[in-house]
Amino acid sequence: MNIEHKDIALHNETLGETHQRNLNRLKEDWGTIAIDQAIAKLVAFQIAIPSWALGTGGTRFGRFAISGGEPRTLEEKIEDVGLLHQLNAASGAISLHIPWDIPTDVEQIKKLAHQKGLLFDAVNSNTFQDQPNAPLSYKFGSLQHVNKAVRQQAIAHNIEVIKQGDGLGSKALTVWLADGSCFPGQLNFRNAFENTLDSLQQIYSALPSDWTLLVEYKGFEPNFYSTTIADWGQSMLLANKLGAKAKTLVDLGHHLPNANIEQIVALLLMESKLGGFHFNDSKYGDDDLTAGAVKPYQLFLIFNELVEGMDAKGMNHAKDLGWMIDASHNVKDPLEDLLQSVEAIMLAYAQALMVDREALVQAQQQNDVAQAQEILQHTFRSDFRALVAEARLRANAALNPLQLYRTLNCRAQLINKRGKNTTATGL
Ligand SMILES: [Mn+2]
Repeated sequence: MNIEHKDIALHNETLGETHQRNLNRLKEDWGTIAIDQAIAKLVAFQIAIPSWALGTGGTRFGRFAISGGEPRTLEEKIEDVGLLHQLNAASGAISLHIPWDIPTDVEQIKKLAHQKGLLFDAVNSNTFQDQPNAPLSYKFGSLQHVNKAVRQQAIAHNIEVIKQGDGLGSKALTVWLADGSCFPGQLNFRNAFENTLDSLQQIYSALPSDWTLLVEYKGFEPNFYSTTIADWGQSMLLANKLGAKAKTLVDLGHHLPNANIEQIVALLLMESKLGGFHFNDSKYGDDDLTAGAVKPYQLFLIFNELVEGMDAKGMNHAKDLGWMIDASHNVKDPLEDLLQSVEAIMLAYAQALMVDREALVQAQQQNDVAQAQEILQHTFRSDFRALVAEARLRANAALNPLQLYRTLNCRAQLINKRGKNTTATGL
């Protein structure tokens, strides 16, 4: 569906007075120049939406459909991301999963995405499930497999994904492997690593020159004894051996409990080996909850390191790393959930932009621990929602995207058009 400009304008007019008051207060407290600089960065910042998050996600126990209107085709997935982007002007890219999202007509898909103002973010391969008609099974791994023929099948799939992505204008391949073992003794760790490296080298050599290979890691699940790319050290080891185009991808939910993700991010940036990000939140493990739903302070601390680390390298915040949501939801309208995730990410980014870096460096140099904490928490506890809303307003989007989504009955309209019993491909 398409939202009419007049609906956005009316919504913004209704909320305009309160918004202006909040924004003016921020300008008084933090200075007009600092606020305007942050707004410009927020306008440029885009977070890719994964195609598999547009329908209801499953758990390993079941999948409960939402009230309906899930996208049935790749075209409808692009329309849904276009709708999000109209509402928040911060979801200007879509990340596809092959083979769930193979386009039948590439030119048509590109045209549609262009109309909606969307780019194609990283493409994702899938060797964690057996595909229909595939001769060999990934039950005991893919790129790590003891059988060379299985590895070859998985390599060929990844090269096919690169081809699909290249046709659409993607610039990165994300590889996440379910490879590992469930029981002690099941595999030789060194052989599994070396097989994985050899397989990734073959995929790497098929990358176009301006592409990035993003190596994602995950501590556990679906294998519960060992994971072959389990943590950032193993991912960076592979990325270093592969070459400059290979980088580590950090998925917030893929760490063991209480890992200091902000420290990981800082060191990966230092080594120029951080390539991209998958946002989600969790209480226990890889829960794939809405970004910022459980641990917004952690999200802020991560962004604080991202901004500091990118600025230290002179990087472009919006363009030099891949930003993507990777979540799956079972109890919310997926589009509402994605609007909430994007909002939480933008807010954490806004907070990080507003940290008084000079004062923080000074506190660190003087070992003034209490002051360092005060600086971070003062910023975190200040309300920058009007800053993020102003960025949307300047980009012709809605001051409150979720509220407008509900006012316009977007889900009901989607159900009307697509029907009640639709299921999106994906998890
Ligand atoms: Mn991920």
